[in-house]
Amino acid sequence: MQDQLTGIEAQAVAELRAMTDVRSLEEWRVAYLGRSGRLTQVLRGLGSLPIEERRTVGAQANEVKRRLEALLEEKEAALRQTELARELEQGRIDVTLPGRPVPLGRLHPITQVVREICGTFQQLGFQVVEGPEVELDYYNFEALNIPPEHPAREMWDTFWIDTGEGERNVLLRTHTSPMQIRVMEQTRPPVRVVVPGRCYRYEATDATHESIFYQIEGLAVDRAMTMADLKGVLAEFARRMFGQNRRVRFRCDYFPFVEPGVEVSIDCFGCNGMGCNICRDAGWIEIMGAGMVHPKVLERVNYDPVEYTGFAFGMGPERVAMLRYGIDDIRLFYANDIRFLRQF
Ligand code: 2U9
Repeated sequence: MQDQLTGIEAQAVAELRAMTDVRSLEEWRVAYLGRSGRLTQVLRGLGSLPIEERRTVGAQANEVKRRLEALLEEKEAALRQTELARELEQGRIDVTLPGRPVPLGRLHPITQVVREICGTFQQLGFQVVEGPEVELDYYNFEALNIPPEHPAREMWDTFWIDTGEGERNVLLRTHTSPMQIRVMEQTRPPVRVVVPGRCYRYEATDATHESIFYQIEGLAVDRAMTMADLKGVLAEFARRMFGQNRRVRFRCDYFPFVEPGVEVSIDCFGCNGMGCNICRDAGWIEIMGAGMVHPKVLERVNYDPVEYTGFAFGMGPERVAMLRYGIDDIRLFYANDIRFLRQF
């Protein structure tokens, strides 16, 4: 039996030495040290030996078991070490390579233009405020001197909200002007605000019209405010936005909430008024509407129109962006074509 043990050990050691991967170690362990492994079988047979022999052989078998277990542990550590070294060698990372560039996002061109316009008016002393896009008829029309059935309503094609009461009372604002009413209701003059925001009109889209678009409107109310203040502010705005030499031109226009109302143009920044394709040879470019706040609008918010006067203006940032970048179709801004948008 002692010879048998020596034989098993020699064979086990030889097999273990020859092994090259961690997975076959487990098979080896089961074959020799497992519950029905060869060594275990020898130990089981001890019972049939006379007591003296049982002691010596038992001690020897336990020695063999201990040595094999120790060898197994050693071999496993050695194999894992070689495998790790091989993996590190194969999957080597060059930490000196430049990193992959992280794609940088940017602001939508209209957001950029809105911020630039608002920032310019902030420099001129205006505060920027925003209002709700879902409005009441009162703020969108009535308070702005546009009563129901008035022909002026036809200037605005409106999305009405069905409130379930069968009345036309709630709507998507057609301009940002309702917010100026809200501001005046809440504060006493002097008032100087610009209101940027999204507006909605129920109309067919084409190269110059979108049913969802932005507006920036301004309002200033104080004692002795005149058309000269309006012109001074807008001329300074035009110079800061479109170049130091810009001039502004006012021509008569009509909006129910101002009197008098004007259409505002700047001399063309492409040709300094000489005529080019930007201004279609006119020398002038219309950029906004404006006027003196209608006394009826002031009365509505309990401002005394004798004590206070004010000016207001409104423009479309999409139009400003189109002029600046030479874009001929407003729909490009909202088509979500990344090739277009990443140019700005
Ligand atoms: C209040 C009183 C007066 C705002 C004004 C315009 C003239 C104007 C449009 C031009 C093209 C906007 O982008 S557009 O659609 N706006 O021409 N807006 S005066 O007047 C106001 C507003 C609010 C309480």
